[in-house]
Formats: sequence, C-alpha cells, structure tokens
Amino acid sequence: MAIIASNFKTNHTRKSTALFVNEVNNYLKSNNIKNEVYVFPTATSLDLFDTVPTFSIGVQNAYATANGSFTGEIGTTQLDEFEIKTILIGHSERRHILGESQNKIAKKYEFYKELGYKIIYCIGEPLEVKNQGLIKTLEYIYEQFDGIDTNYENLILAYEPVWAIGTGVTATNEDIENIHNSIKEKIKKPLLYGGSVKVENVREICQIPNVDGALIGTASWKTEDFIQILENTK
Ligand code: G2H
Repeated sequence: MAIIASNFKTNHTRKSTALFVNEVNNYLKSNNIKNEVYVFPTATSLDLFDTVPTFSIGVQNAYATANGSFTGEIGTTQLDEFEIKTILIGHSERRHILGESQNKIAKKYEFYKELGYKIIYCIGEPLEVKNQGLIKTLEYIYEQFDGIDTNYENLILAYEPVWAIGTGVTATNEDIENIHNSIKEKIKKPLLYGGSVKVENVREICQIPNVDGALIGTASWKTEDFIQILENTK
C-alpha cells in the first residue's frame, strides 16, 4: 500500500477544484482504493473536499498561531473551521522561494506537533549540493532536521530534491534508493519521494525499496492524471 499525496500548490480555482472533486467521487463510486491519499488544495478550496471522506485533506501552509496580527497568514482558528488536521511543512518552495529559515520551520513544526497534526515534512538538496556527492547531500539533508522531533508519531517524511521539483527531471531510481536507504537508517518513519513524479513512473518509484509513496505536484493537477496515479499505485 502506497501513500499518495497531491500538492496543488497555487493552482486550481474553486470551480475547477469542484469539478476535480466531482470526477474523483465518480471514480471512487466504482473503485476501491487501498492507498492512503492526501490532498493539499489551495486554502480557498479546502471545504470542497468535504464529500471525499476517504482522503485526508491538508493545508499547504499555516502560521504557528491560533490567531492574531499576522497579516496574510492563517492559523488554527481558521483551520478548525475546515476540520483540517494535516499540514505540509518544510516544502522547498517555502524554504527557497518564500525564505523560510530552518529556525522558523522548526518552530512551526513544534507548534503543529503539539496540536497533534499529521505533518508531512519535506527535505531535499539543491543541485549544487547534489553535485558534491552523496556524503555532502546527506549532511545537507540532516541539517534540515535541526530542531525537528523525528520521533513524532504523526510524522511522514518527503524527500524532494530541489533540482527535481517542477522541472520534469525525476531523480534516478538509484539516487532515490540511496538517499531513502540512508534516511530510513536514521529515521524510521514513512518516507515519500517527490520531484517530477509522473503518471508513467509513479508505480515504479513506489516499488523502490524504502519508498513508501509519492508527493506529487504537477502530474496530479488534472483529474484524469490524478485518477490514473491512483490506478497505477493500486
Ligand atoms: C515537488 C512536487 C510536489 P512536482 O514540489 O510537492 O511537485 O511533482 O511538480 O515536482
């Protein structure tokens, strides 16, 4: 059984999300899925997944607060309205584009851990680090665990090499296996691979030793592709 997580990032409208949900529900009427499925829609469409109880719906980001004066952010008061108990933390786009430091990420992690949220925690190296070899890559990745309690029971990890994210370049099976083996030796938690996972390669990736599933962006945004991913990982 694989864990399949779909990250919508800043894509889809409420209208297109509603169509997505409708088609997925039609598929689920006549198909049983054994996979554990997570979807991270945009915050504006969280409620639209209420009719898909078999999926866990999470938020792509939130601030480490219940409420307060944090312009532009949402906190647990708002998440509670949608009964959201799952959050993505440490995604490379938040680290590298939105400038979240390890310190901020660790504080956010601690806050949501204390509240019992399921956390999908992302780690991964940029290309210049990968090019320095496996030892440097692992050193870089382990620094992304600074301040993170990896014994937390509701933790799922996602290894997402930055150079593979949204680029169409998937890491090789060998790359994935090497990194996953090393992480799993240290941290015994479910470990997903993410970074240009496609409909065509999702099954093969999920069958690599120590890969427990996939965190998928681009390839999961079209409903027919998302459904095909579920089919391919049955
Ligand atoms: C990595 C992944 C989903 P994509 O960010 O988190 O996106 O599949 O588009 O590379």
